[in-house]
Amino acid sequence: MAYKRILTVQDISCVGQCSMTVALPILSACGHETCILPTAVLSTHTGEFGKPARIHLGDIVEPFCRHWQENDISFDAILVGYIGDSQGVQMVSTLARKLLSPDGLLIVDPAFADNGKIYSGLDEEYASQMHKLCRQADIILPNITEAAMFAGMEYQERPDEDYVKQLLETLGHPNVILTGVGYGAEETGVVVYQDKSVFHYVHPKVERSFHGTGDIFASCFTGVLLQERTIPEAAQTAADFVFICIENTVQNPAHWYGVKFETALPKLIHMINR
Ligand code: PXL
Repeated sequence: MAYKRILTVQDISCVGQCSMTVALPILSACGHETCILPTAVLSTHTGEFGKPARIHLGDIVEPFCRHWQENDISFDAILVGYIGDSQGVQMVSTLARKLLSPDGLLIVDPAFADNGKIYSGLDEEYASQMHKLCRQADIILPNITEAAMFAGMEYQERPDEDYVKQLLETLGHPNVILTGVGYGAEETGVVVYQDKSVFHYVHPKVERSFHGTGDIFASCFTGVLLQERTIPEAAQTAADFVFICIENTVQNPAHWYGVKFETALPKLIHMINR
């Protein structure tokens, strides 16, 4: 098993099973040393709990990174997710590459929009700063909404293959994992675009949608990739894991705010060791 040092840069949503509280256990379950740079602390995520209490931590980014550099601490990968304010995104853009080891990977899940809309509390300036950060990333993990905003294309709820092809070409990034792509009503999946070749991994769609599944996908993808798997293999394992987590939750209507990924972690460990 590889044992890599991964830094994850995102908010801590104290309740709601997303961002840091899912990334940390999932990256650890994938067998890696996991370091964190929290960019904000929120009482909950911003979906359907009303307005969360929040404190931005943009001010810690520069001194924390400086201290790590003074101690020659570098990372095999940096996974960036929801940051919370555009200044924070700018700061991360300036510092991320300096913290990576020579072959280190910068992986960015833009995590600012879904279903055709920007998340509450974020705006177009945030999206534009996130686009800049994505341009310097080695791999990006947008959903269709985020990819369409970056590409300046209209969002399509039911995309077809031509739309997705055009989206990926217009985005112009060499390594894109596009999440939430299904061409039939009963399917969803991920499209892996790597050096101009396209691989679509399809799985059944569950009617309910849940917060935090993008964060689970991103951390699982990163953890598996750093276990020396290919990008398509890591995307496939991450998609399977998200599906298992959703299935774990869907029978429980009271659990509306996130997915129960915790009891699926042994399955993830098994999938990695296969
Ligand atoms: O799951 C992405 C995410 C992360 N953090 C916060 C969020 C969201 C999505 O809504 O609100 C605070």
